[in-house]
Amino acid sequence: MSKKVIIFSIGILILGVFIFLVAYFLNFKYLFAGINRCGGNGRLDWGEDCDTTVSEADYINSPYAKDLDGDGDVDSVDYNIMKRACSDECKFACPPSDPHFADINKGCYQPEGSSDPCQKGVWACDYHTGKVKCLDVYSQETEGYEDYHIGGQIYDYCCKDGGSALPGMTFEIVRGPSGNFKCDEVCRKIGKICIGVGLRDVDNTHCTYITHNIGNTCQLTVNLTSANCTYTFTGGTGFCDETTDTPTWSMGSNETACYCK
Ligand SMILES: [Ca+2]
Ligand SMILES: [Ca+2]
Repeated sequence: MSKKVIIFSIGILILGVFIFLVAYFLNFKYLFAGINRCGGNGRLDWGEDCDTTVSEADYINSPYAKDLDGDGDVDSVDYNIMKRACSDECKFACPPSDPHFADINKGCYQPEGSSDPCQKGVWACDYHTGKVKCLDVYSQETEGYEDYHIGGQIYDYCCKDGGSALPGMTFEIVRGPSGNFKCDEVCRKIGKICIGVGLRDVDNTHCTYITHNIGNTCQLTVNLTSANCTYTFTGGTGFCDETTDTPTWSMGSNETACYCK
C-alpha cells in the first residue's frame, strides 16, 4: 500500500470515530428521531425551542435543552421556563433576549415598576405581546398560567396595612433554611405564595423578625423588628426560644418564619 492510501485510510477512520462520538453525545434517539415535529410527540426535537409535551426528565436529558436562566446548569427551573414560554409552534412566544426572560415564573409585585408595591404577581410570558411582564395571574385568568388562578388578588400583607389582615387568615407557617433566604423563595419551593412573615403567634408577632435574644423569649417586642416577604433573612447567633407552640423553635437573630398560602 502506498503512503497516500494509508494516510487516507487513517483519515477515514478518524472521521468515522468522530461521527460516532458526535452521534453518541447527541443521543442516537434524538439524532435519528423526526426533525421538528411539534406538538404532542413528547420529545424536544432538533429545531424546536420548546415542546410542552416533553417530560421534565426527558427535557433535562435532551441534548437540545438550554440553560434558560443562565445559572450554568439545566434543571427544573429551565424546564418550567421552557413550558410557560412555549407557543403552539414549539418556538418561544417571548424571546430569550427579553430582559425578564430568566425571571419567568418568579414572583413579582404589581403594578410593575411601582416604587412601593404589595400586590403579588408572577413574571410571565405574555403571548399577546411577546414580552415578559409582571402579571396578576391570581385574580385574572392568564393564558399559560390557568393553574395560578384563584379568583382574587394576593398581597404581601406585611407590606399592606402593617399585616392587619393576617390574624384570622389561614396559611402554613414554614421555617426558613439555615443561611440566607427570602420567604418569597421558601414558599415558592413548596408551591405556595408568601403572604407575610413573623412568628407562630400570628395575632401578636406577625410581620416581625428576631433582632435580639433578650430574656431568651423571642416574642418580647424588644427582640423584634418589622419585615416582609421580600426581606433577606440570614439566620445567625444569639438564639431565643419561640415558646408559642411545641416543639419550641430556637430562632437566631435575623431569622423569621414564612407565612405561605
Ligand atoms: Ca417535539
Ligand atoms: Ca439553568
